[in-house]
Amino acid sequence: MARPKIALIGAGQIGGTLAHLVALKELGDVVLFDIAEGTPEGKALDIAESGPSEGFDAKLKGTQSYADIAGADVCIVTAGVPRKPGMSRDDLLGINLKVMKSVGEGIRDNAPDAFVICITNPLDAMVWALREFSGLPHNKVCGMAGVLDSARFRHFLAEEFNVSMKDVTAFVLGGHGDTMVPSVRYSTVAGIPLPDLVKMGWTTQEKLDAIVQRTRDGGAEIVGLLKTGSAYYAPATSAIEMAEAYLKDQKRVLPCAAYCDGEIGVKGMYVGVPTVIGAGGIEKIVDIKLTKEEQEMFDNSVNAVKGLVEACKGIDNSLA
Ligand code: A3D
Repeated sequence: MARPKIALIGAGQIGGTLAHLVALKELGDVVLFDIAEGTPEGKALDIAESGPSEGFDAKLKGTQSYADIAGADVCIVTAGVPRKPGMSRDDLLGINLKVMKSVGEGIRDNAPDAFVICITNPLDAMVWALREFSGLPHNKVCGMAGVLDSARFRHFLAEEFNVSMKDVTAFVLGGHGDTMVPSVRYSTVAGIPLPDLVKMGWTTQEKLDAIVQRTRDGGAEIVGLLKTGSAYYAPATSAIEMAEAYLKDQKRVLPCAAYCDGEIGVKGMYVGVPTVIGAGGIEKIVDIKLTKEEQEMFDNSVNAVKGLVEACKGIDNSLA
């Protein structure tokens, strides 16, 4: 059986890291696409030359031509610009919306059967626009944010409790922005919910609140440290987890920006929700019941995403 073909649209910091991970994990052959001449070719060749030492079998190709992504099984989109210190994700909307148009059309014309994972910010609005421009089925287009935000939450919790992060599960819901909702009630250590761990004296409510806020600010913390761009190792790893779930039909339960049709009170838009990812793409949205307070926070986050989608429609008439 031929190896899967994985197209990476955008060969910057995340795109290059994705290519390296795909090769190391032997998930398939890689096509790195970017408008910057030489960048995808250089990264593809550099990673291919690590193959003899690592012992992986994967072909890597860099290109400026969408024809080269033909027949891709998975497309991961990072094309666009990242934020710099002082910028919010929403400041990227105008410039990255234009990028989503060309990328969506490129995927529509060359890889219409792919499972598409968008990473470009502002995430929830960009994945909505990418789906509109590409015309692919909603279950085959999703956004990566929840896996990363949850991984940040899990990392901070594992550090606080001094336990293996393998035993810490966590969910972050809502839009990938300042209003995201780290779900304390649904996050556990080996099945024990966080509120119970507070009662057991493992941590205090104040410390837990600080971890929740640090999770919300997780992206800005890295931007502030790096100064020249945003996070890329953990974002790439998170998207690979989703791509692997699709390629291997793992039926993983992962939070991601998925198209909701009434689930958790959201109709006709993309937002971060728990999903099942398998060979059918987004096979299911887990329709969890939130408490009144959680639902209010979630609705607030959904409204922030709605505002960005409306802004997209204002910029590009074809979306209205
Ligand atoms: P960067 O290293 O700048 O790479 C972006 C690449 O896109 C560059 O190589 C550009 O040349 C390329 N590009 C620009 N326009 C086009 C186009 N029209 N077609 C093809 N390629 C193009 O950025 P990065 O890799 O660090 O980040 C990429 C995106 O991911 C940014 O929008 C970030 O804000 C976003 N991001 C999202 C998360 C989430 O959790 C959702 C996390 C981190 C970064």
